[in-house]
Amino acid sequence: MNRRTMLATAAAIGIGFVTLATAASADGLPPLEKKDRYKVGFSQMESNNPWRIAETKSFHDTAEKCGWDLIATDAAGSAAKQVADVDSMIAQGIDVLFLPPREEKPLIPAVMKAKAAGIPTFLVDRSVDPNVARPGEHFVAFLGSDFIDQGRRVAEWTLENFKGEKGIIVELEGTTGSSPANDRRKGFDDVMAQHDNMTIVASQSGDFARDLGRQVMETLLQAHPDVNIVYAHNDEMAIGAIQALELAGRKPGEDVLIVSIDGTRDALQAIIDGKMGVTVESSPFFGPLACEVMQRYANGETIEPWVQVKDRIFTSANAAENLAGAY
Ligand code: GZL
Repeated sequence: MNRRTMLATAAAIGIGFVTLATAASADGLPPLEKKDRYKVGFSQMESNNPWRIAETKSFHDTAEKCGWDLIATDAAGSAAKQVADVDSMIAQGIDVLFLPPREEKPLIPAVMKAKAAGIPTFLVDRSVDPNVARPGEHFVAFLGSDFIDQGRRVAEWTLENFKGEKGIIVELEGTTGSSPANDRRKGFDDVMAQHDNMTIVASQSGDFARDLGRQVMETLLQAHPDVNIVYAHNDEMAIGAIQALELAGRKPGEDVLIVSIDGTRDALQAIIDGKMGVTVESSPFFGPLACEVMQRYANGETIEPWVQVKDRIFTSANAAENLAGAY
């Protein structure tokens, strides 16, 4: 059962539970009273790439117009510190929590503690293990993209645009245990498994980071000098891979196809320069959506378990026109 089905099933069960719970006991979701100003917690996982920086800025830019007294923390890449940061914000008496959980399992305690403290939680940009914590039951909803579909769309574009006979693929995975890494791998790999001329010869985490992506690419290139497709779970690692390939005398965009996800400014420029083929958008601008969904919840609406963000696709056909708005 893939995440989408699981979420839908959980949602059906969740909505059932919430309905029952609200009717039968106080085990339902914590409410959010309607008021002019809210103390809002935003627990950022790290600030080591343009995506994270853009997301945090989006929350700060939204705060005033949405009546938020914003408390934003930065866990510097540590899931344990992110849990501690949430504890601290609970102790400070936040009214609502927006949480991008760095990894699916370690952040479960933060979700459970917020609920136990009567604080409604919205997961943004990443989710938690749906076998343990569910929307509509343990947190209000997940606001984010369909990561399986992102991986699938990258694979489909690759199949349509790869010019070689046999694809020798190196995959640079995102943060181990994170929902985007799990799902982007599933979406891409499941499509490629249906094509005998496509082989994923190596798949290793670069932790969504440019420099580690470069280092991992250097290592994998030694073992697989015949690589002709690189699939990176985010643009930062794709840019790092391009650096590694060029240092080794390869010509990204000519003798190796680079495909990725996010839509950062550097990725759009790499597409314009002919070094990257495609990047499927995964927008970091969650502030306005967080404001809208929180207001709906405060108005007493039942929020859909997955507030899905739609993603564009950037190629040589539209990269230049979208560069100005990129981050
Ligand atoms: C996606 C987000 C991912 C981005 C990466 O919603 O969780 O984390 O794709 C970022 O760039 O590090």
